[in-house]
Amino acid sequence: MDVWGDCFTIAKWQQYVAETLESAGSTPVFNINPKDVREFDAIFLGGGAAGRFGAAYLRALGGRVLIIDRWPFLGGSCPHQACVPHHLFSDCAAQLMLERTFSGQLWFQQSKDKTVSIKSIIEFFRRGRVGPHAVMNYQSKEQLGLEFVLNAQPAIIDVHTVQVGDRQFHAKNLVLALGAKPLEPGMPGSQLKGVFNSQTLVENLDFEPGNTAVVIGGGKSALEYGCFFNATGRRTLVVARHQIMPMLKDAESRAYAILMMQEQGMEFLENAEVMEIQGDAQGRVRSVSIKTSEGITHVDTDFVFMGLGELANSEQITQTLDLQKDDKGFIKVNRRMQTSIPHVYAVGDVTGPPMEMFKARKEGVCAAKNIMGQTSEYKAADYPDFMHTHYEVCWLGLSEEEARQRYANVKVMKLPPDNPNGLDVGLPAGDRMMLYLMAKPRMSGFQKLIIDGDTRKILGAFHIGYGAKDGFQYLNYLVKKGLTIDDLADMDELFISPSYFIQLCRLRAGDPHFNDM
Ligand code: FAD
Ligand code: KPC
Repeated sequence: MDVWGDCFTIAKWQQYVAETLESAGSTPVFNINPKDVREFDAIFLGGGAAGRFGAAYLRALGGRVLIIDRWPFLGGSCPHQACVPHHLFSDCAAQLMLERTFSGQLWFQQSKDKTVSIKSIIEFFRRGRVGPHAVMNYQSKEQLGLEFVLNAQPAIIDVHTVQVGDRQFHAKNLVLALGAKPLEPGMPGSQLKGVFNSQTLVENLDFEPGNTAVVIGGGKSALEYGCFFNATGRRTLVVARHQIMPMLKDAESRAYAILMMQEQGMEFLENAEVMEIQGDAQGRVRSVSIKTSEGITHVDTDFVFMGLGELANSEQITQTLDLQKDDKGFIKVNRRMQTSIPHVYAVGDVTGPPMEMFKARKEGVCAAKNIMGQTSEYKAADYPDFMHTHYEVCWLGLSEEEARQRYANVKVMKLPPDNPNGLDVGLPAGDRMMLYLMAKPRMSGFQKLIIDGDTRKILGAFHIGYGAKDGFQYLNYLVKKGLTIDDLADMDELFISPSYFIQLCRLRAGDPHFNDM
């Protein structure tokens, strides 16, 4: 199907994507300008965050670019199987925690013993995701003027030639933006019905999980999806080979985040390993065997979720191109996003961690600049980060422990303040925290700012609550530029804001030798 020149509305794209996903139809959609006779400066294989942003930037610089993707939409895994479902599930977890906490109080219905259907939330997502897909296609075609081929199975003929069906496309450069997929551990029983990862959960779940979820892994996906399962009312056991939540380096912040998960009933087995998943006669999960320091334990369940990291989508491509990869299959690139083969670039998850949207998009842009004759280098460093539990957890810079190793005069400001009677202190309470503040203050969040007392520069910041993610994106930029306690004290807070850093700094900034708070 050729669509260049036809105005596809968002509604029309929505219908097309829904029907194509439903039917698994294999007819490609060609959106190619027949009047443009220029050779393509680049073909982007993969139109996810990395490919779409790279292509858009390349076109903005005056180049001609073609995106080819196997899916019938642009935007990649983020809206289809990753960030968007993750945020939906985390929204559900936050809402369900609120309802359970206030069950039977104020206007809240009784919901303490209610189990919420995971299957219906997944089906809800599957129906709804075509909305973002349609917007990505509309924006790319009508607003950004991008040329693309969707729903395609591209074959690489050589570094400059890609074929879809019987059409060949030639370009000066090839950009691999193929993304990654969940790691499959291959433990006994991992193929049984009832074992899922972040992709298969949203694609394949077709039964209502019982009352126990076993989650394997201790990183972001494992905990994010685990908290969601827990919030739906299921016993949730997280089994991690090492420590859970290793990415949250500040010990006190991590302890609060873990305590809040435990108070919701999350169970953690650290330094433990799932040895085998047992099935029943129909090939469905029945139980798991877990090895801990105390021996082997068995847990009955019909639902296992694996959050074990990602593997590059590079196998197919490296059958044709002899690219250098690392031991996990991630394509090696230099800071200009150039691979080991001239004129071949790689961007986004296919180049390895950090697997984050900003990194994928910025690598795409970096490749585009280099292709168009600019000199651009990129390496993700000193970036802010976040994950969900039932809360949103944000962090940037150094933990208190790291700061104390590097600086002699570290000062800390935090809320709630240290309290001999524990966490039940009526502050902090930013956005979405007021109900907790009044009834269960310990649930109303935690925040911490780490400062070098000598230079007065901010070294790190941590926030567990809701609504601080937006601020952390900008805060990190300022911290990298040398933001001080005095600069923060000079800002204008939109009171009551999720992070109290501005007001805490203002309370202390007048003092040349300010103390902890
Ligand atoms: P993708 O978006 O995966 O794009 C790759 C594209 O290549 C796809 O469109 C695919 O169809 C196409 N492709 C692959 N093989 C072929 C082929 N042979 N032929 C043609 N096309 C092909 N990051 C955040 O910043 N925030 C979050 O909240 C967040 N949540 C996440 C939650 C989960 C569960 C996961 C797994 C990841 C999450 N991430 C998040 C990470 C984020 O999704 C990725 O970093 C980002 O999507 C990577 O973009 P990409 O363009 O490199 O890859
Ligand atoms: C909400 C949203 O933007 C989800 S999908 C983003 C895909 S892309 O803009 O191509 O990075």
